Amino acid sequence: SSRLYHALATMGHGGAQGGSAAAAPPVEKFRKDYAALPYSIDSVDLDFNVQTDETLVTSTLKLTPTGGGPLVLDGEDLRLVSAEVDGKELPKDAYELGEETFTLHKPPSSPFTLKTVVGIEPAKNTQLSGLYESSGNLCTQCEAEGFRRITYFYDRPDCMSAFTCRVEADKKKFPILLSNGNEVGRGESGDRHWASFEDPFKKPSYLFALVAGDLGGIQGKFTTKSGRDVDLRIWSEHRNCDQLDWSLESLKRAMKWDEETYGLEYDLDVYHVVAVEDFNMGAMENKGLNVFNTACVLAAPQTATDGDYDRVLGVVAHEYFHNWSGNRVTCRDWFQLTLKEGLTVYRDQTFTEDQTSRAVKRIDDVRVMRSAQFAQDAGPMAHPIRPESYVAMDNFYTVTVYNKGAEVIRMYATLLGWPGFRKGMDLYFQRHDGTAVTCDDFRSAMADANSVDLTQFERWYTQAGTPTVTLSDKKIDGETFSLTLSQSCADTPNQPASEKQPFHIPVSCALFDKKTGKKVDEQLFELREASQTFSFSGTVTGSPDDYVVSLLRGFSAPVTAKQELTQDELLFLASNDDDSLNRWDAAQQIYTRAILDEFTGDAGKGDSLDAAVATFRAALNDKSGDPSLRALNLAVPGFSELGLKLDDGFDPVKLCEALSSVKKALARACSTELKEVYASLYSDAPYDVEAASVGRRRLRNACLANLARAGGFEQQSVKHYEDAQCMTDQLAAAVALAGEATKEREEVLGKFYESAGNELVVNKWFALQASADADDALETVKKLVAHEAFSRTNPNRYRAVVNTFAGANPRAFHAADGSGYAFIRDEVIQTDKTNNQVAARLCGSFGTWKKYDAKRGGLMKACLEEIVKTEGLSKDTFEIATRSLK
Ligand code: 0A1
Ligand code: ZN
Repeated sequence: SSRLYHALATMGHGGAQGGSAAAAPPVEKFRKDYAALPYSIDSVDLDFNVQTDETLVTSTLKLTPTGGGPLVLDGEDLRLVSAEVDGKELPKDAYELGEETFTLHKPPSSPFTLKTVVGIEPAKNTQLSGLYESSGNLCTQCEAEGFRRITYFYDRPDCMSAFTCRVEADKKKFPILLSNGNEVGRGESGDRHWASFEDPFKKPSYLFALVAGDLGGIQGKFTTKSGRDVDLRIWSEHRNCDQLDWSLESLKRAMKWDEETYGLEYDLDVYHVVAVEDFNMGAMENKGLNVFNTACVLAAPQTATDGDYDRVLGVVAHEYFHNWSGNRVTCRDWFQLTLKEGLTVYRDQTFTEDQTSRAVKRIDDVRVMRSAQFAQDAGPMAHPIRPESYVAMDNFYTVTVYNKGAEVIRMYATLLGWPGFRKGMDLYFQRHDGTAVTCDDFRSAMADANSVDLTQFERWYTQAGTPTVTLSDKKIDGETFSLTLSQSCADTPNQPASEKQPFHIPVSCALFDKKTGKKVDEQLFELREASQTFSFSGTVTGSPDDYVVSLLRGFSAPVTAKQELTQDELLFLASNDDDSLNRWDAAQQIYTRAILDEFTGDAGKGDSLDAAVATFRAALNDKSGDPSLRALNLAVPGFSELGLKLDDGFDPVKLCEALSSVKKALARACSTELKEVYASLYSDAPYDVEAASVGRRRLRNACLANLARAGGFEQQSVKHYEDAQCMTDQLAAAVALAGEATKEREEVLGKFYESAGNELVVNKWFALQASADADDALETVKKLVAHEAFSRTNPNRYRAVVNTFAGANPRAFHAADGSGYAFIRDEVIQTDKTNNQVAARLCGSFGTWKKYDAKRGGLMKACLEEIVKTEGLSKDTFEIATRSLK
């Protein structure tokens, strides 16, 4: 469909009216407009007849009027073949087809059956939403609004129905047929075969799934705590079947953990996980039939890094946990997305903390918050974890809804304690099992189960932006240490700071005695007002300056914590704090000072670089420390996080230069220690993913990266590559070489490509070049886009090059001549024609334009304007571009 959104962009959404079916205006939907449906769809029977080009979908809906009036179903890109009500073909004037709707003008006033037959063309579906083809196999993706691309339906999560499904296809081409629930029939005739399925649980359309293809797989078994055997099946294309063991193991661990931690048991006899090569996101929790991006399932030592293993563990668990937090209890409308996503991310994070290292996992998660989420909260796309409006729902699968949403859930647990939180969870499932509910229902369950008032806590759902919590007025009265905490929150779109109300913030604090290094006391302060004074218990003497406060321990709230600390106090915390997160944070603050001093030209005046070197050296020399934590303490904050500390109007390339100059200085100052630690961590033991081995590799590879940065380490990097027994080490070597145009780089990159064991390794090869901090980065990326293995239709491959360049190569993306911007602008425009979701996300790269100097900001803004006026632009990209321009 061709849509002229550019005209609307200048009018604003309110001005868009009366669009014809051919040029439908992008409609903004509002949370406040929620209305219950006028019909329930009690059951759905689907029949898929898979033909060569077209698949015929026959849908039989049993409807009951609950309000009456016209029946308006969603439908998109469907070829209607026939429609009948209660067995009678509908006359043409009984219904109307809109661009995205099917309207039955006068439905019967008592329960009735609507049967429609539509044709769809999965091979032409490049959006990867609805039924589509991937490597010759068929699969579905229905969240958020993809089911309407399969048949006419109330494609919204509060319409819950009993599903049955029959699939018929060519036996040779599609030997495996799967859908949700239990297989209840199977048969064949001639070249064709069929299977039918029944899902005993009512579900919304977004959880529907179908898979048909030539797949192989592995099988396992899990016996639930009440003694039921569950058949576990992990499927993929035949060539990848040797990389499925870890996901099966991850699934079993997740099933066990959910029983032990929340008492939650699986509820069907079979659980399928299917890996597909082409997928827009990570994975999808369809009832009993998860569909996964290969990047989140496949893992083998030769092809996957330790990080990949962790991702597989986390995502497999995430999708499994959705069976309760998402499927058994789902969302009333898409504004409530964080109800299932924030909660499920919190569940998968704590699962991984339990399975690996709590301290390391927490720091990894806090890094995502501070770089990606804080940046979103500070930019034009800032939204509360429960957004108030959207044009394209797919744009709201964000780090705010997911990760900040998880932090909000974590705050309930912090405020209520684990037993109280668990009581709240039990009540939530008890009250709402089998229904579609809201974030308010979740909050009420937490409050009621614990008899506490969580009214003020709602502000975490209504107000966007990252609050700042500032510590001031440290005092000693008698023998009591007191302090003042105050909070504020900056302007966000449609929410001026002056109108924001104080949040209910759990602020975990501890008090340390500088002389002894000992902890005096630890408290959870509940900050509810704009400013409040709190006291520690435990006796103190002397002056407040004899003590140091460890503020926001464990990142107890998604806020920016501020207090004035001297360099010595930071160094004290970096070595004495017993909270590993805050020890790491103190080191981060020391690095930040050094980088920002370098940026502003204050370097040399102060001792900030000396303190940074001391911190870096201490991490290297901390021989008894956890190697993963030592590696984390060697890593300085990244571009995005540092940018948030600068006033608007800064030069991004200058920031990149300051960052890399400090990184180089640290590596050069400590090159002796780096070499020593690097050498001491060599091992030829067989590969395993135990925390000790992962930590060893993480630290050793951090040393390698630093030695490469210090210079003159090319030969050793090549040797590191040659000696590598696993992908983690191979990739680290290739990355270490990627920044400089040397013959060693060419040699290793050539070998890396030739020996790539699967498509995911080829993606790494693309990504490591696209992110390389090299002078020839854009030139390289342009070559990669022309490479025979590049693809515009495979999101993983595409993003490995293009999104990586825009998001992970700030020096090249922000090149002063605008060449990086122009490249990304053209990619957004071109890719929007085939995959709206991928293009819209890429378009988000321009969202930071107001932060930079006038020249850069102007160039980026011009790109957005160019994108907005593109003819036929998708509503996804339109929404991101217009919000960014405001
Ligand atoms: N619910 C999935 C994420 C997901 C969302 C949208 C998708 O297609 C547009 C696909 C997957 C999860 O949280 O894992
Ligand atoms: Zn999820």
